[in-house]
Amino acid sequence: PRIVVLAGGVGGSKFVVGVREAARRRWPDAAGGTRAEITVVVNTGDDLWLSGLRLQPDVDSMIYALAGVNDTARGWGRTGESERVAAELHAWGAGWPWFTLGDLDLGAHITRTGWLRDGATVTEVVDRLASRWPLGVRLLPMTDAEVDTHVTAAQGRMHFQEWWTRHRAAIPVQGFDWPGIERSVPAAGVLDALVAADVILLAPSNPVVSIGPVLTVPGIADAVRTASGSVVGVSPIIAGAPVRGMADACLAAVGISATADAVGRHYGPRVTGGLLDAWLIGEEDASLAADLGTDGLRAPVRALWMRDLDTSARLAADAFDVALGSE
Ligand code: GDP
Ligand code: FO1
Ligand code: CA
Repeated sequence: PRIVVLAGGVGGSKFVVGVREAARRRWPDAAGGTRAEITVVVNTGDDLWLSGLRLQPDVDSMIYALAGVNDTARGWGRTGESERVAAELHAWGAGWPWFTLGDLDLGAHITRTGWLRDGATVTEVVDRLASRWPLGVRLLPMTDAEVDTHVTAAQGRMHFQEWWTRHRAAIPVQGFDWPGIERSVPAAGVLDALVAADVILLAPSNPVVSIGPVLTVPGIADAVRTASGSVVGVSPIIAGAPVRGMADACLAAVGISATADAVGRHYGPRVTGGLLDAWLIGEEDASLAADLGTDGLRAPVRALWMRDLDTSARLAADAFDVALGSE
């Protein structure tokens, strides 16, 4: 089967690692991989220019996690990272003192920026970065356009990274915007993948600043809405709180409560013009399923905690079952 996942960074990559493993178990090939075709459409709304370098935090989180070189304790960046260059940048007064560029991570940023300067598209750059390791999935950016996220706070407008990383999402914001996104187009291959998909999965990523930008690129939400494959989402909210991170602050800013049912209704059921055929919610939220069902959104109750490879793979297998009607 053809599987497409829409995803952000750290939460999204935990899920995609599970998707890859579940596909290997269910549709194995002779080489230890899978016969399933997995395409991941990654958020590029977190991207930014810093010290002359192009950073793509969600793309890099996805690549590092699939390659098994991510720092799982810290939650972002490379394992075994060092920070000699960051100390020099700091001494020169370059960059942001609260935003650390690790030495290994800088290798990716320098490589990417060089390729972009040589004229490669973002799609080509992501493909070349992803080819360093046998990731077992095809990675596509949502768009080739630069549509970095900005937030509007009482203090004024700032880049998403400043609000998220410097202020830890602790200052109230009125909203998010992606300058130019209305004129952007999906990256080559994104719409074709959605049209051809048997299964489309919305990873349990931040609905506002990870899945939000992907769906705001003109054409992507419509392609999901009209896809012939089944569309299944996984809630990033369990028992009224994000599993980790500050997604509740993002949801509050756009007037969505941080509950599994509110986020499910935000995406909406396809039967009423929304995006989802089913919305996986946690066992802790089982009491929400009946009301969601009444409103046309099937909400199977599953174990949503991804603690390790096996729990991630089981969650992905549950999503396959629901999507393919093999529950
Ligand atoms: P980011 O781009 O690095 O912020 O990561 P994503 O947007 O892809 O994912 C962040 C979201 O993942 C958070 O809102 C978490 O609630 C969610 N998340 C993290 N771990 C888990 C988990 O084990 N289960 C579920 N259901 N959601 C999770
Ligand atoms: N997150 C932090 O909390 N502190 C950092 O210093 C930091 C540096 C950083 C550098 C490159 C990169 O790709 C990601 C980095 N992150 C850092 C993570 C990132 O800011 C966010 O968690 C994501 O953009 C949210 O998806
Ligand atoms: Ca993100």
